[in-house]
Order: sequence, then structure tokens, then C-alpha cells
Amino acid sequence: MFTGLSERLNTVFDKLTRRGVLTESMVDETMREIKIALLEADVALPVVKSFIADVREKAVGADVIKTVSPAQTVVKIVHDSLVQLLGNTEPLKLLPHQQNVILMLGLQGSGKTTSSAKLAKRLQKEGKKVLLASLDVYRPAAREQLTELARQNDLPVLSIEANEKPLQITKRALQTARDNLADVLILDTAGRLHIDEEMMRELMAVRDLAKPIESLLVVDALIGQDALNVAEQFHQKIGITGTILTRIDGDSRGGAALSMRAVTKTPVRFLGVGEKADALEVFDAKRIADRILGMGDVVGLVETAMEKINQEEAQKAAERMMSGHFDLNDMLSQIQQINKMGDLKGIMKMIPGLSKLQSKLNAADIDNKIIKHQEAIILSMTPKERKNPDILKAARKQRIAAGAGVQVSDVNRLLKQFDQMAQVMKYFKKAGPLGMMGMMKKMNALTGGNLPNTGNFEGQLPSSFKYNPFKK
Ligand SMILES: Nc1nc2c(ncn2[C@@H]2O[C@H](COP(=O)(O)OP(=O)(O)OP(=O)(O)O)[C@@H](O)[C@H]2O)c(=O)[nH]1
Ligand SMILES: [Mg+2]
Repeated sequence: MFTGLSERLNTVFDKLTRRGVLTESMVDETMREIKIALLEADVALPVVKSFIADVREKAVGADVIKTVSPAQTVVKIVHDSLVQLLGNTEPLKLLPHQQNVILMLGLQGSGKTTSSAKLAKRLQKEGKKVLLASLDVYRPAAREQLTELARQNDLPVLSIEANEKPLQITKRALQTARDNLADVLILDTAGRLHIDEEMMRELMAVRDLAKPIESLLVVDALIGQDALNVAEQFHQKIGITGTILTRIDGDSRGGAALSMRAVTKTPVRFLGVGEKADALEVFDAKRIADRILGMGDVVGLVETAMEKINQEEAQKAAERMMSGHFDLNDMLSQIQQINKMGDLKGIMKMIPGLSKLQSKLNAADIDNKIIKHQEAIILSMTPKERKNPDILKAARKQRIAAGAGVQVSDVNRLLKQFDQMAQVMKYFKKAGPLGMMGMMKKMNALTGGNLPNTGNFEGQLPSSFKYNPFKK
């Protein structure tokens, strides 16, 4: 998501940077290009217009042309305007010691049921007592779907009773929530293909009965421009207090995310970033603006890294490497750390400067499957072999390949990569302490020396050195 927009904007800014001094006509040209970039990303026209007007006004006010670094000033203005456009999110307005109802609304298949379960899980983690209930009596097995999600995630859900109408279910849900002293009742409603009067009337009746403190519109980010129309109508008829954008993990152009706040005047609350019950992120305008402008989601990266990587283990490995020691056990531990960090491409996208190199990254063909194979190969070795790769001759290689379910040539490739990695480690020894910079350098090595601004580390490697252990 946002990749196209991000690339376009970066090209615009690159051009600015190269010019040095700016003239007024260059600022105009830049605004035009930003406008096209936004439209291509599916941002709604009225939103684009007011965004550009806002940026232009600030740019004129800041006297961009006379500033020391005009390009940076423009980037900063665009960044701040983006944050403003996306809008800061607000936490859900849940009241203490009271029954809070959250009504989930949206088109068919937008992700209401999944998001209901995700939200319930999140609130339960925060110590709230929750109850889920599905009012979807229209789609066969819709209520069973929620019940199953609840079962998988240990969440309380209202029992299913035959022949009940949505309003009757709502009443029973309210009563059950009260009886169980639930803090939050989440009502998952039936989806509609398009806005239809009768269903809307029903939703209004549910709303009037349940008096939700939050009515969250669930919107699939992939539907692009249409999202606005949908949002407008739901907002007019039912009144919404916020939105949840789902399928942010898919490759939508991102326009919906950018326009939603401006159109509904309500905050985007959460982003659905996958099918699993914990794939729900709190919306963070600054982080998204950073990502769009190619500054990379450093916060996201650090969080992911902190969460998934065993700090102590990483430290130990780093110390060993610093001492110049590196065997296949160390390589295994590195592979496992990278594995823990999840999808490698996802991680790379979050690193500042790397978003511009997306095409190169794709060309580098980094493949998680290969990482899995590499792990299997080392795991098929004996401890002695891992310490002394030199003893690996044909017979042992054959045994290892069979154990890992790969070819002997794969084992050979891994050993060659190990040799190269050992070489890199020698350079690490020279390059100073690891830490964040060390990690960036490691990533740099992974991408064949393409990561900018990582000090003079590159200079110490032979210019012909292209290292990429994950390339087939
Ligand atoms: N990749 C991805 N898939 C999602 C996300 N949210 C929901 N889905 C998937 O989208 C599909 C539809 O989700 P549901 O939660 O059933 O949608 P719904 O709005 O309840 O659908 P109806 O009840 O039929 O209107 C399911 O296969 C979900 O797993 C998300 O954030 N990312
Ligand atoms: Mg549903």
C-alpha cells in the first residue's frame, strides 16, 4: 500500500533537491506533480484539491523560495499537511462502569465480522469484559462465522437462536451483556451489496435501540474511490463515529485511507492488516505520512524488531561476530532472527530510503522460502559440522540434503554463502559496534550495497562484492 504514491512523490522531491534554488514556477510545477500523484493513488478529487491548496498556501507563507533548503521545506510542508489530512486518531470513547455498545457497519465483505473479533480481542487484552453478537440473519452461516472466530480466540459470544429478527437479537444481546456485567458489547451487522433502504431502516432501528457509543464503519481499502460514496451515505443515514480500514495489507493504492478522514470528518480508528485476529493496528497519521514520503516506518520497524527478536540472543551473536568468530550456528541464529521478524520484504519497506529501491528489492528476489530451506539445511547438520564446516564432504552433504529435503547443490550454495558471510563478519569487526547502525549495515549488505546513508562501511568492501544470501 502507498508504494506507487510514495515512489511518485519521491521522484518529485528528488527533482526539487537536484535544482537547489527554487523559482516560483518550479513550486507550481511541483504542486501539479503532487496533485497527479495523489489522483493516481485514488485520492478523491475534492480532497486532492483542498490538500494542494493547503500545501501551496503554507509554501507561499513559508517563503519556500528564499529558504536555505527549499526542497526540504517543501517536503516538510507536504509531510505536515499529510498528517493533518490523515488526522490524528482518537481512542474509542468507552465509558467506565457502563454498558458500551459498538455498532459495526459496512458493505458486504468489507471485514465487519473479522474486525469485530479483532476489536473484541484487543479490548479484552486491555482488561475489558466483552461480548460479541451477530445480527446477520440474512447470510447463511454468518452468525456461525462470528461464533467460530470467538471460539478460536476465547471471546464470549451471544448464543445463536433460531428464527430471531435482528432487533430481537439486539435486545437479547443487551440483556446478556448486562447480566454478565460486560463493559463492551460489539454488534456485528449484516453486510449489504450496496446501500439499500430497507436494511438502512433496520440499522437505524438497531441504533435507536442499542444506543451505540461508537458506530464504526468498516471499509475495504481496496475499493478506492467508491469508499467515499459509501462512507458519505452511511454517515448521513446512521451517523458514524469513526472508520476501520481493512485489507491495508493488500496492494491498494491507498487513496481511501487518505480521503476517509476528510470525507467523514471522523477519525480513522484502526487499520486491518491481515486475516488473523491480532492483525489490527491503531491508526497513526504520522507513521503513515512518514511511510508515504519514504522516510520509512522506523517506529514500526523498531517495534517489530524489539518484539520479535530476542535481545539477549542478538547481543550475544553480535559480540561473537565482533570478535571475528562466525560459524554455522551463528548463521543459523541470524536466519532465525530474520525469520522471526516476519516477511522480509515487509521489513525492508519500512527502512528509511529503501522504499525508493522497491524495484531493486524485487529484482533481488528475496524469498522467505529460501530462508526456510537454509534453516532446514543447517538444522540437518550435527553440532560438530556446524562448528567446522570444513569437514563437510560429499557423503555428509548428501545426508544433510536428504534431511532437509533439498538438493546437494542447495547445500553447496548455502556453504558458499556462509563463506561470504564470514567475510562480511570480518568487516563488521572493523566497522564498530552493532546496534541500529550495525543492523542497517547488515541490511545494506543484504541488498548489495544499495542502502544510502550508512556511513563509510561500503567503502571497506571490495567494489565487486555483491552479497545476497537470499538470492537464488
Ligand atoms: N488480508 C486481509 N483480509 C481481511 C482483512 N479483514 C478481513 N479480511 C478477510 O475478508 C473476508 C471478509 O471478511 P468478513 O469479516 O467476513 O467481512 P464482513 O464484512 O463481515 O462480510 P459480510 O458479513 O458478508 O458482509 C474474510 O475472508 C476475512 O478474512 C484484512 O484486514 N486483511
Ligand atoms: Mg459478516
